[in-house]
Amino acid sequence: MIEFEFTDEQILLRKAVREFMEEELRPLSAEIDREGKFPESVIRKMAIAGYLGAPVPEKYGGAGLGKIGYCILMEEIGRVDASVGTILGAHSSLGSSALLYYGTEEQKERYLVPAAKGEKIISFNLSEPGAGSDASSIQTTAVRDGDGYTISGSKMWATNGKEASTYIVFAKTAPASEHGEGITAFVVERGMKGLSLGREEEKMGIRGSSTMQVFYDGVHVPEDSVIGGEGKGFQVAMTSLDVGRISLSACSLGASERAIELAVDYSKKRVQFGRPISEQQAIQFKIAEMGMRTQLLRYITYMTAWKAEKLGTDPSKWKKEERRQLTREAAMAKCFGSETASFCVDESLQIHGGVGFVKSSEIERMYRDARISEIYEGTNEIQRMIVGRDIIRRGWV
Ligand code: COS
Repeated sequence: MIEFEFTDEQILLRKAVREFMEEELRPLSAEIDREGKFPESVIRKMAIAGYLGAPVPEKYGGAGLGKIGYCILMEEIGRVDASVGTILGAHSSLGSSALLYYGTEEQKERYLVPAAKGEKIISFNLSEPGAGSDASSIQTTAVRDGDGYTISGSKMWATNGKEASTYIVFAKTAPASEHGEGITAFVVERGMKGLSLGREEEKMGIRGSSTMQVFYDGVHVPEDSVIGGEGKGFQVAMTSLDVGRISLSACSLGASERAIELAVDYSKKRVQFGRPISEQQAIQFKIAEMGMRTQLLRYITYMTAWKAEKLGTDPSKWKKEERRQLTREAAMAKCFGSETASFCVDESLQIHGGVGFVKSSEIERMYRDARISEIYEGTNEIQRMIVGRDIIRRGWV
């Protein structure tokens, strides 16, 4: 039997989040983009509403909304402002997941609880100047040193790098193989000696989220900073990315829906050749295509979120096949989601004509914001590689 509908609580959650985002975030979105400014006041209000710990269980200070509730939140944010989706994604999907799935009880108390309450922001530091798609080729090292480790290296593209109090960083504790053995995850706190920030990137989109270089210049961390055990860092990173890719898909879903909404509104108002352009088949076909892809995106997003929820948050209990299926479907959702959002904002902009190309239009910002989703949390080429390799290896399951 397949039964798939949102619970009453989830419907209420969507309503509450939509109201919040429309009232608190939408009025600021253009300014956040123009100024390239971290939306501190909104993030603070989101923390009070429990949104910074949405998928984290209540016992760790979260809202306990599960994966589906979290995707509802991300979808509603995606309708309004992708910068905030990016901030939350790096904090909650990547950072908090690393701690929730692999942290010790003590680490959860110390780092996850304040993150879930929104008292501390997390930055997830995996990528480096020479290691992006090939995540196992990182050069940052962590050398055993007395009662802990000394971390040295530099990280790039660190979302929330500027605002974070907690950094999840990946480093080699042994020569890393191409499959990531030898990589270890650590939790590092702002203020530790040797941790510093470099350049902040000036970006074409998601301008409200900071993207930083982070330097680890001999940062000494105690032994209990290791997340998931020495040499297990690659799994920690990959699991966090699997979880992140599902919520990114939800954010893309929200953007796609908003792009349709804007296209429909505009096409009903814009009169050419004596009637609204919505009555032209050329426009109807565009809206149909946007609608079909977005509906499919809705299915894959929530289906994958539901599967991830069923798997639970203790990877030691997962069967290998289950893990691989999740990885495959999360990659599909991320790839299809980001391309659907790019398609929808592009078509919506086309329907708007010149009006969509000027700075004052919402679709212009959405067009710039959408592009990164085909690149970050693993390029779509990497997602296709993950999907293709897995289907060839395990068949169509
Ligand atoms: N979850 C848990 N463990 C995983 C995993 C996952 N999703 N993916 C891989 N692993 C572990 C497994 O132990 C795996 O071995 P098995 O499949 O036999 O269990 C092992 O790592 C090797 O995996 P794989 O063979 O897929 O490694 P590759 O180096 O060939 O490929 C890719 C790894 C390319 C998939 C990985 O480097 C990647 O996702 N790159 C993109 C990085 C990224 O998203 N960067 C964005 C940074 S954050 S904005």
